Amino acid sequence: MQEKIVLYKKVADDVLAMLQQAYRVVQFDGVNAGNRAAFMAQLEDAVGLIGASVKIDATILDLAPRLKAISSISVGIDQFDPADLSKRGIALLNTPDVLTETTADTGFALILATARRVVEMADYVRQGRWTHSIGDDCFGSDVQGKTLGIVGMGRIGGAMARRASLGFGMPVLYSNRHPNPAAEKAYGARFCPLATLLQSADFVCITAPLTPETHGMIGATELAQMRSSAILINISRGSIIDETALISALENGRLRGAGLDVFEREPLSPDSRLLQMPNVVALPHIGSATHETRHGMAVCAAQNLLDALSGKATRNVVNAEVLTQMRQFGIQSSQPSL
Ligand code: 8YV
Repeated sequence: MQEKIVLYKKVADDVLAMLQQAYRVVQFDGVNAGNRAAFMAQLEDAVGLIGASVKIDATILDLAPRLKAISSISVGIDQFDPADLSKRGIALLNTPDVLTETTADTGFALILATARRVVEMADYVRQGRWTHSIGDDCFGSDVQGKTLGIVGMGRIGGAMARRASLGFGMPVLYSNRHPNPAAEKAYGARFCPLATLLQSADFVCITAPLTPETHGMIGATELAQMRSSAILINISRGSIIDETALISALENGRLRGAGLDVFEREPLSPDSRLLQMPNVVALPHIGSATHETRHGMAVCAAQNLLDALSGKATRNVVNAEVLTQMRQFGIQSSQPSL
């Protein structure tokens, strides 16, 4: 009898086939109020778990005593408690690299859309309001040559810096846990305290991972430090920004605009005041959402799980100490960086 894997996200047939070569796979198309009990019931004899966008907390883990590895189809690992997983001897794996460029494209789409008012102007045409040559009430502001402040210079931050510096001639400032000499050399990025970045940047882009340290990192104080002409972009996790403080800053004209792919609560309520502001571009968490990249992420996560369960994982392991405990060597730890 083959051992069991629980898959809690819809994946392409070739990805399912990869897993089915060695395991019995029980598949759920997401976990919701309707199927949560059925999902929980499948965990008792599962050795592997693979999926995304579901909080895997202690209540769930308590139901899964045989679990050896969890493979997240995401780079972000904020749905997990790695320390608790390590205590339980469960390896956690994620999918960095494969989504870096696509997510940076989303970041730049938001920069351009907000600065040049792309969504607002497209609506203007669609609504039949383009009846004469446009005036300065339709003007936006330049992106090229402006200063980009990147909060979190990991992989995605680096990909944003490359686009900004080499493509748009933008000076780049960044704040991060540590300096990133490679980004400084390649893109002239300048390491500075968060306050300096906020005071100087025309665009502030959040690419740091959500951790207890970054939760609420951009609050009323930080928003007040930004220029009133600046635009805030978030392609990481909503909870890094205090959304109530952001709404108030935007409503009071203390910020020029915001481009947001992520929110404190997702899906964003249609009643959110953010959606009443023309200077806000809100996207439904599409950072990595292209056919190519989502498929690449699923393949990567499936391979990660197979490798971990067969004791061969050498990359994308978040809590490498677990595999060390399992007497595996040569593990490349995947730190919480986007
Ligand atoms: C996905 C993401 O939207 O990888 C991440 O951390 O936020 C996104 O790529 C999400 O994980 C659902 O698959």
